[in-house]
Amino acid sequence: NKICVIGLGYIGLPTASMLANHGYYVVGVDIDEKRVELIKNGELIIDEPGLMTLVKGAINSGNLNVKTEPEEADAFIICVPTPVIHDKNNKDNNKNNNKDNNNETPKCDLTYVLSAVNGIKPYLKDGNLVVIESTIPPKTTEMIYKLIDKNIHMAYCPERVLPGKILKELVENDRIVGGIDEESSELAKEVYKSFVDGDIYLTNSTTAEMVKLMENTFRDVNIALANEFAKVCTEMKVNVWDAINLANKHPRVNILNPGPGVGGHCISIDPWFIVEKSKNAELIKKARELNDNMPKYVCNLIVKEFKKLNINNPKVSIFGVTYKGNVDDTRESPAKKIIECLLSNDFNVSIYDPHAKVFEYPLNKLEDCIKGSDCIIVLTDHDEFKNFEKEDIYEISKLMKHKIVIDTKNILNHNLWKESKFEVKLLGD
Ligand code: SAJ
Repeated sequence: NKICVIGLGYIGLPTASMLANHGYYVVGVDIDEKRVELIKNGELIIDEPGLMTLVKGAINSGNLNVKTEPEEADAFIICVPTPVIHDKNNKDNNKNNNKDNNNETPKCDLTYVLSAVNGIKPYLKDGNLVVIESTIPPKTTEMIYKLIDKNIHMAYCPERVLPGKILKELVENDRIVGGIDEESSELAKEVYKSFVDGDIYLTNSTTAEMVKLMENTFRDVNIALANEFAKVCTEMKVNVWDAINLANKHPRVNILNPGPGVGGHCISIDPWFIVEKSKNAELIKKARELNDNMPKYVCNLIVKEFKKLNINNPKVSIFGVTYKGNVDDTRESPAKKIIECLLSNDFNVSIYDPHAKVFEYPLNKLEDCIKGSDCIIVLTDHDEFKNFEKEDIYEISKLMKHKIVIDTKNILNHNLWKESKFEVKLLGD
């Protein structure tokens, strides 16, 4: 049994390696020649625990071959990105939404999916199975099935793994398989059963597409609620973290954590795919906008704070620019928007992030970042920040001009920072 996996990113590479380690002969395909070469040489391209060991094992076993062109196979799995495009001319979409928003509604960019489909089309034979894992708007699988127009089986099987825990979740999570007919669902289930320990549920393709979008939207809307609570609590002079902690003592309440915004290439994007398709998606749209506005809100708070302190042209040190803790991914990171806003307010900004490798602004060593700084602003919940010890904080404090720290994620050991004479401020206090 031979499987061709298209797209060797966060999802395709681990999935291809898993399948190769579970009895399939797998051809992994990526259009990026450099990426293919790096994978072949066993070099780390994604900072995900355990991934490269898995990949190297699969390649050394001879069951995984990576290249830039697809070839004939029994099954094809498409794992390419679906970003959003901001389409100003999409009148249909704009009609569906409130006029008070600017006149552009983000929508799903299917370019990579469609070009993957076109890429495999010449190799498709009767009875082959095509699976899409990329996040897509409802009814897209049906649309693509019609487009392929061949006697094949097809299913949508969304990925559900959490970056940072991909290998564990790939095996342990339950999966949803939505076939365009029952036989397609059964065939796709057979493939995933080889490495998934969780349950595999069968449904139709449009339901599976909705399920994926609903999962990430659930999280986005709940984070928006936590963020709104943070704003209201600030107004009421209530510490939102204490209030959430106490509210969560209720057996049926589980409020998430406020923060500087929602980043990454999933939760900050996927809810738009529902908004794009339905004028009923009012709460979803509002929540998305609320989360998107958090960086601006946080930046304004910082600017106001410095006006109050009467510090002109402040130098601030940003701790953490990845979209969340302990990953290296800076896509859609709220930190980027906050930095842009601070720069436009004449702040001097330096950045420290022990995980990030590429970012739009220069990354510094810890000492260089804090030298002469007026304030540390924590934007990401990296373990390194949580685990600062008394001595580390004392060393940091010696290099700073003013000892202020703003903890937007509420992760620092505040007592230790106060012991080193830091003034500690929180988001939502
Ligand atoms: N965040 C908060 N407050 C919270 C939780 C998260 O502000 O209480 C922020 C994070 O800092 C980050 C963003 O939200 O900026 C998203 O982080 P996340 O950890 O919630 O999710 P992702 O984007 O890393 O992964 C999600 C997961 N989806 C769900 O948990 C429903 C994952 O299972 C999906 O596979 C993934 O999206 C995906 O690829 O769709």
